[in-house]
Amino acid sequence: LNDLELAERIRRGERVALARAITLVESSRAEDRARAAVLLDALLPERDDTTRVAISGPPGAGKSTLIEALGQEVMARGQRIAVLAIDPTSSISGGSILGDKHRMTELAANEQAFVRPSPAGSTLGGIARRTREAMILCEAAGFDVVIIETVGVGQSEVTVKDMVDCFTLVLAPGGGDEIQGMKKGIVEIADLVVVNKADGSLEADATRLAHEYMAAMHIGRHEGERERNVLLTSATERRGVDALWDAIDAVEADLAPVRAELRSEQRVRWFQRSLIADLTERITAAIEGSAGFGQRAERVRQGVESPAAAAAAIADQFTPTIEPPRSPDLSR
Ligand SMILES: Nc1nc2c(ncn2[C@@H]2O[C@H](COP(=O)(O)OP(=O)(O)O)[C@@H](O)[C@H]2O)c(=O)[nH]1
Ligand SMILES: [Mg+2]
Repeated sequence: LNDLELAERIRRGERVALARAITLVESSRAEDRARAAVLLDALLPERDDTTRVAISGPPGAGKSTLIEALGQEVMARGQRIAVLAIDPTSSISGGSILGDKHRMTELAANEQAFVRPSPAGSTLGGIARRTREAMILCEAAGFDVVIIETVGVGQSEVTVKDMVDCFTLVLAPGGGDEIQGMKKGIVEIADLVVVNKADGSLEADATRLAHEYMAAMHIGRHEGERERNVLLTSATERRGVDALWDAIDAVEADLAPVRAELRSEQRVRWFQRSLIADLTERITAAIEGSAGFGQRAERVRQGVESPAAAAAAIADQFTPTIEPPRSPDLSR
């Protein structure tokens, strides 16, 4: 099966082809990367009529359970939904991604939905790049809504934010110091904050937490910035889920007039990020293979050479090779 046939089958919405293509973009083998590039090119232009949502938050907040419930809401409104679950902790905890898929059994079993766990990679940039490509493939296969589930781990959130329209932070009571303990940066980039588990004995705590966030976000609001929503949900009792989807829809509606432009800008940033990631990979390999690297590292370890001096000495060997090409040939 060649890559152009694969592209055609994805366009027809064949799930097997979609799954196979995602495996291809997830691969780090050079040969597969080249094929993935051909495939993604064949599927251009990217759609800009889709809804892209990130659902982020600490482990155990109820993200997967909430997505399962949201999925029913989305499908009831006649749209097809794809879920990509990234879990950077999966390589440590093992199997937690499978756990996610088991938590989304209704979605996973539905023809109108597609659930795909994304394996953790060795680099955050790598995870995000593969996820973005998987999202593009899902859209090409006819999924109108793509939800990306991601564990809140700081820096990666900023990268994920840059591939979606609506970044939703999910929290639950009992997370410790709450406001102080949460990563302030993530709240700042969130379009919506959801306090989940507003049920049973946790309901009062959830309500209090939601009010704290509302107040904090109101105080932290910059002039001219729109008021951001804080919502209460119970994913297990499926309460507040329709209101959450309405809120996501409202963020999308606000964005509609500028969405194509936003996505163009996002694509250019991804281009730059990919370029830096590719070069970083090559430079890392070159540094490790460079003359004197091992000896310098040993001298630094023993404390007889300063890290800065050793780094400068190695970097000097490289400077000429990372200058821009002198006369780029743009005609090719
Ligand atoms: N009480 C209550 N428990 C929930 C709710 N949502 C999820 N949970 C439970 O919290 C645990 C973690 O849920 P999960 O969806 O895997 O969280 P994730 O790690 O954020 O994806 C599971 O035992 C869920 O059953 C909720 O709305 N209320
Ligand atoms: Mg989960």
